[in-house]
Amino acid sequence: MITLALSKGRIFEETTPLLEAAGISCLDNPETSRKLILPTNRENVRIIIVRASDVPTYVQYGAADLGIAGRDVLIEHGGTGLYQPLDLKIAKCRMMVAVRKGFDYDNAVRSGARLRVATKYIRTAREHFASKGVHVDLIKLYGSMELAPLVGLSDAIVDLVSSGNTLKANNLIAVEEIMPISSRLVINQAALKLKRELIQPLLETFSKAVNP
Ligand code: PRT
Ligand code: MG
Repeated sequence: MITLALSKGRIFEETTPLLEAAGISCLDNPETSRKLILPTNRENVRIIIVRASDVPTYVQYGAADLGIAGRDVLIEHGGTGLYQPLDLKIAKCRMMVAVRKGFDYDNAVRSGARLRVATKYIRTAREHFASKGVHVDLIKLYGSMELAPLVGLSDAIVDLVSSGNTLKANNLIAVEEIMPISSRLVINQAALKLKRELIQPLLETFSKAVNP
């Protein structure tokens, strides 16, 4: 039996065609079902539904053999115990620095002012500003980062942007790209050895589907 950890929403939706390429279809819809363990048409493959940021943890400890997680999530997790063989090029977006319209970010950086930055992505933000030599006070949030500059909690945010509509709706502008983000296949290192005959064909099919 192999267990694949996915989050519902965009990752589940964008993974479905890859699973179908491997002849795997999920027998329940995670958006409507309350089940957390979903059977598939293959009796030796099951899917578990977890929070996006918990996927690496399930795979690290071997509670799932494989999982799919964003680069953002993998950086914050640290990647311990995970083999990351394949960029699936799904759930793409960009990690950006954004500020309130009218806030002179370049000037703040140039003048050496200490910046207050609110984010869910503490490690990514710390490394980014350290590499620029910018002093920041990081404020950890768990969501709705876009609100922070509007109510004076922070000068800037570090967040994911895809269409840009959320920034626009909140009078914010992106001022710097930190990195492009997509989701990767992660595999438990022990499972890869012990269940190679089940995992290897899946890895090859995914690989061909992504890079035809
Ligand atoms: O929602 P939840 O708190 O459970 O967890 P999550 O937000 O981590 O999960 P989910 O399913 O929303 O995202 C899973 C993965 O999708 C992330 O880890 C990213 O790698 C990837 N991804 C791709 C995104 C986006 N695009 C994205 N746009 N994750 C989040 N967003 C959010 C962003 O944080 C911002 O609030 O969407 C908003 C901006 O979208 P636009 O289109 O308005 O720019
Ligand atoms: Mg979300």
